[in-house]
Amino acid sequence: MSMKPLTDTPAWHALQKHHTEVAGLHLRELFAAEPKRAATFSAEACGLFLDYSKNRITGETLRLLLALAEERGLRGRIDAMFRGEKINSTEDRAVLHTALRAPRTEKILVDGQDVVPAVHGVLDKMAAFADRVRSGQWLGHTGKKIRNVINIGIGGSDLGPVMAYEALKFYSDRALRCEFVSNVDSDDFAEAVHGMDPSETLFVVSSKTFTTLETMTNAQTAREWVLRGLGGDESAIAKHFVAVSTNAEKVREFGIDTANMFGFWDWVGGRYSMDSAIGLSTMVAVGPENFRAMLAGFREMDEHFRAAPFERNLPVIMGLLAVWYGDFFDAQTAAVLPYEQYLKRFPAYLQQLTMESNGKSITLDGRHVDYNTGAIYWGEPGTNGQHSFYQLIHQGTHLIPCDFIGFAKTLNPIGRHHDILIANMFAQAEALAFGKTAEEVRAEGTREDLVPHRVFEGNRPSNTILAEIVDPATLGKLVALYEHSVFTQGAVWEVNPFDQWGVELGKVLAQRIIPELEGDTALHHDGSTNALIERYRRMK
Ligand code: G6Q
Repeated sequence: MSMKPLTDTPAWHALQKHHTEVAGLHLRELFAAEPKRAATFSAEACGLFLDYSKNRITGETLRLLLALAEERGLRGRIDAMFRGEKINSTEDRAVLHTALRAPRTEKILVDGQDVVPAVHGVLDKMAAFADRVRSGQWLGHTGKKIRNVINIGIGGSDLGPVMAYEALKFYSDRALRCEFVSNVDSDDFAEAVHGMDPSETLFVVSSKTFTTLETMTNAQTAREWVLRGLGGDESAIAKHFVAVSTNAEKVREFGIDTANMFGFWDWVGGRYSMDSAIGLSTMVAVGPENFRAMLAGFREMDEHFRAAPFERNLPVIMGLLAVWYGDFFDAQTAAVLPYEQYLKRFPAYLQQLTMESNGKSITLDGRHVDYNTGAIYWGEPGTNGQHSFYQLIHQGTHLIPCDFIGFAKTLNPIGRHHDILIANMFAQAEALAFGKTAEEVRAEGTREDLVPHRVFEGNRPSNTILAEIVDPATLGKLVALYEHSVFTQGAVWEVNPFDQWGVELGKVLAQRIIPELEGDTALHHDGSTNALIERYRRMK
């Protein structure tokens, strides 16, 4: 498929011209000119309310961005994804994380085969397994109940499960201790199993390929740890290891009974897999019912994305705003600021989702882009960030669009905490948008030489996403919201958000150096790398 280069399109040119007209406008002016702005620039779907009025846009901006989406064929691309077309063209794969949350009644064909029955087959198998572990029916090698569940996986096989576990901890079975080992650094494994009894520990080895160096190294170490703790009897492995993978052969080779393997498919990308069998540890922690509620939340947002007109479509609006800042204001980063402690790993999860997906510079038809693609995403839960990096957002030289995420209710109502928390969120968004003028600073009696230091220019844009409470369905909706926002951006930029050649490269790079650190063979790297390896050999 060949499209006109993005920067040559009428919609792009119109946006460029429009940008020169509105870039200088201050949110103070925009709100003064349009008192009903908050109502105009907000949308609600699936129980999520999005206020995007504190963005540097006018009605015309939105109209032009929507025209851009139309011109880039977003509608057709959405349909192609949901239909199971092989839109991951560089890997010749369908992209069907949406099939993972489709109801049993739906039919989705990949290469002529309906994938929905298989999806539900795995979900049912996961549920039966999770119930056995949770009820204490699944026993370890020595007949003890499982008290510890350790997910071993990395990247997409870790970040989703750990984020979801933290987000839904309130709903988890507190009798189970859940840990996540991802890094090949032995500290990670050692600390996760610290004080644990192998006879009560179950490892979930999560790896799509079952070849990833970090995961295989950790799984091997776990295997030795279990065998050491249980008297070396190999038959213990079947009781203490299950696998989540697409690679049955490798799972068998490792010694895990494929009866205890939970499968998924090549059309589920790693960073889009937390609702596949990769979510097994999540399901064990929170139970099948909560897991299914999460899937239903994902599904609701999928339906909204697929069916809602773009001007009311939350992921489309958020995706287009990201394009607006990244490409027209040259914003390099975007902050995600959940005012909810349970979402503490959400920014880390989003970093992979956004940056691995749209961190690309080659278009689908092989051209180098001449515009910015995916921004750098980062963030911390509020209010902690306020006492550290918010300074730069308020008064630094970089424009950093922010997503504030808050909830009307808390799962732990204690005293005034929640009102104080949410007051902070509203206050930050307000201060970022409207700032504080020199006159206002002076009126507070500030010494003249300090006035410039205490002025807040404002005009810092933000979205505010408000939902009712953290629950499994809401988590699903939130994740799907960002998945589809990422998709929208990728469609405009005409990149493939579903490959990750940079990650693949990382998987092979270290292989050459590992034996060099373990032996004393001649080195043929650059001078710096050679010297570092030599020094390491001397120091280790
Ligand atoms: C995700 C990436 C990457 C992947 C990990 C783990 O989209 O492809 O983060 O998830 O490299 O891969 P395995 O699941 O194959 O071990």
